[in-house]
Amino acid sequence: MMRLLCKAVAVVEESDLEAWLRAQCAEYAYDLGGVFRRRGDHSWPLTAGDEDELESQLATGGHLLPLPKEPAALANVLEVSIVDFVLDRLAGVVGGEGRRGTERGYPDIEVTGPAFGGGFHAVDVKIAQRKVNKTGISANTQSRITLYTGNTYFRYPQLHWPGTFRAFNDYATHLDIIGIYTLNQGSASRVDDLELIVQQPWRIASKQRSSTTREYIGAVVRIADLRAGIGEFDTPEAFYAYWRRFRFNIGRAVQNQLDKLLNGPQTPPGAVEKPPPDLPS
Ligand SMILES: [Ca+2]
Repeated sequence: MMRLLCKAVAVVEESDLEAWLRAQCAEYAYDLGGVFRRRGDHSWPLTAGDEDELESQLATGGHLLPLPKEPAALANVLEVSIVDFVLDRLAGVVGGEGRRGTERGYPDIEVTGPAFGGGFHAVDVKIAQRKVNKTGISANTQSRITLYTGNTYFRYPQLHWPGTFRAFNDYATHLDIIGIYTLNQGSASRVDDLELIVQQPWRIASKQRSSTTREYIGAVVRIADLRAGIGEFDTPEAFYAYWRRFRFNIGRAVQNQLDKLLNGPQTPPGAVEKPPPDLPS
């Protein structure tokens, strides 16, 4: 009995990855101040007493350029920073392991190890801007967050798709880290009031696509609902049934890849095959 109790304390429950991620994300601080430019315009040496002074000297000395404000480019910078942070935190967990996914693949981070109950867990990072109206900051995201690409690894979850570590069904858990920010046109860092939300994707799913041209599954747009995990489905089963029945386009590239996966040997789990350039990501 004693033994069993000790074991239960030492091993973090599988579902605790969600709670663990939430606790880590609460400590994430966005600290990208812009893009460093080598050439500047000031006298040497440059002396700074702390990081604020350094930043202001770099800015006035012409060394600091703003981060891109184009949403996809800025989202990518934020995603990399958040993935780095989570991987760094995972490195400090005994019996926990994290691996970075490929740029066009799913998920962004694969978590495994006895600390999280064994098995494999998919953690994906998504970024959205707060919508700004004439009246001010809206309660919604600017556009619908994409939860999954619907017509490939999600639609055929028993197959090991290129750009992924393993088949979708081989994951015990799917979790999203959603980063929501307000665009600041005037600052080099571009990002104000960044909030990180951790949710299981099905909980924040809508019945709408997130794009009119791409085969994407969309989230709800109300930020309070994203935070509370209030989507349009009552159960994961209802979510999977709806979106796996959805009439997505299966284009030529997806069809070719599907034939290949069904008829040939699949990449071993853990290894990532490079996706063909025309396969939608
Ligand atoms: Ca992502």
